[in-house]
Amino acid sequence: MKFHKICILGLGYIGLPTASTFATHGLNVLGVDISPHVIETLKKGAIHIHEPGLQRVVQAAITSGNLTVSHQPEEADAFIIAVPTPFKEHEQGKLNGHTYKLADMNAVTSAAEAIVPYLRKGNLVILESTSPPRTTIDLVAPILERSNLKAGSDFFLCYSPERVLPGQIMRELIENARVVGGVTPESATAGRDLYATFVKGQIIETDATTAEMVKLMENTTRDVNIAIANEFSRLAEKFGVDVWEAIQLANLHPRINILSPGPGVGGHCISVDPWFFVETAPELSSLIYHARVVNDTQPHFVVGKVKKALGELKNKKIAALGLAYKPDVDDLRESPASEVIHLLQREDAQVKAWEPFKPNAVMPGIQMATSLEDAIQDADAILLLVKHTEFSNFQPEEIAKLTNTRIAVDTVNAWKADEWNKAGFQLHRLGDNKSEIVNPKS
Ligand code: SAJ
Repeated sequence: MKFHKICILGLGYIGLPTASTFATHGLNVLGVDISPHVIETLKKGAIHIHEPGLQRVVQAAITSGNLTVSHQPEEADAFIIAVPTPFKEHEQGKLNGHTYKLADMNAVTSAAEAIVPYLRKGNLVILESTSPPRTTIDLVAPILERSNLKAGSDFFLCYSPERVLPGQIMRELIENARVVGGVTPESATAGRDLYATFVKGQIIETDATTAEMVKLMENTTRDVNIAIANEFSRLAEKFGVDVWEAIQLANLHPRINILSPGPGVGGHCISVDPWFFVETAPELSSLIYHARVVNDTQPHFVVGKVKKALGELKNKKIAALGLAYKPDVDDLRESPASEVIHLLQREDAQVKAWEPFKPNAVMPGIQMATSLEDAIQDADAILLLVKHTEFSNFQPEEIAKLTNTRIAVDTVNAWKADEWNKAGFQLHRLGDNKSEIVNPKS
């Protein structure tokens, strides 16, 4: 199938890279977003999100005339839906005394509805938003069929998950393997033809529900693996072991690859997607549910660790380093660091947060420092929450000159106990009850 004009609904972390990449590969692309701010920003040639390399591609796409933006769709050969699928804020599911989160599919529903008036025979529609299994068939197809066209025979319909890693999106979009699931084999082939415009990785055709499940299985597997690492960090502390050392040793086994514990799991994918299984089959998702609970309660474990380090939390000044959801990105969404800060504040600690990737961020209820010095100078403890490279590179002797405190808590294994002890600090490491007992000379 040949494509000249495509329409992409949702210009966020996935939609905008996808739209601009199609445009720089010669297609005529209309990017659609309901946010006036997003449309105005793009019209000025700027971008509203931070992703390495994105600005350059968007600028090239807009300058060439191949990418235009609007708040509503137009007729096109293909439509891609790349809108968010967050949680419902005020509703939860319940089974056997357990509560679980529910997907808010409003944005997908609205995007599909917005396509209906423009859908023509022979068009292709692709859903990319991460969604509960069967969404393409049970939710999207019936909406699109309000056009009086039948999915699979009058128009092609696919689910194709994005699998790109924030921070590496522009490269992974092109190089990663792409799974394209069609409601019919012909739909999958049409989807393949479209992605072949720029995808260099393998493109694999399957059915729509398999493609949906593949995406959820990937992120759920990662979540469960991080949960076991987090649980090991708790067990190691109980047994007087350094979990980081133990993981390194266990990973010498050729078939073992334990991930890294930390303050919890954040972002808009791994902490969200496993719930889509729990929501659609709670009676079959016990392991997935409990892994989510372990990761969601890890911030509480970190707070217990800080409390032990300080004796008590009331009125203690804590410098929290890092607010992003993972290292070396500026994305603060669903960040375990901010959860830790809120929990500390609930215990009456006074927290000042420093995020070098977003120094001017405004986070509800969180006091932001204006610089590293501002965060740590009169702190009672330094709490490291994100393994940003610049934090890992700290020289403890230099840090000692900027603060009076000699208590540091490292939740991400960035700092070496002997180096920090030498500079006079008591270093408390998550998952390590072995080295933290070493007290520095006072
Ligand atoms: N984390 C740990 N320990 C680890 C690894 C990660 O605590 O060993 C934490 C991170 O700090 C972060 C969270 O997990 O808070 C998630 O980070 P991540 O780097 O594992 O994943 P994301 O959310 O940035 O991107 C994931 C990717 N999926 C997989 O690796 C299976 C990406 O390929 C997906 O496209 C993306 O989700 C998505 O959009 O679904």
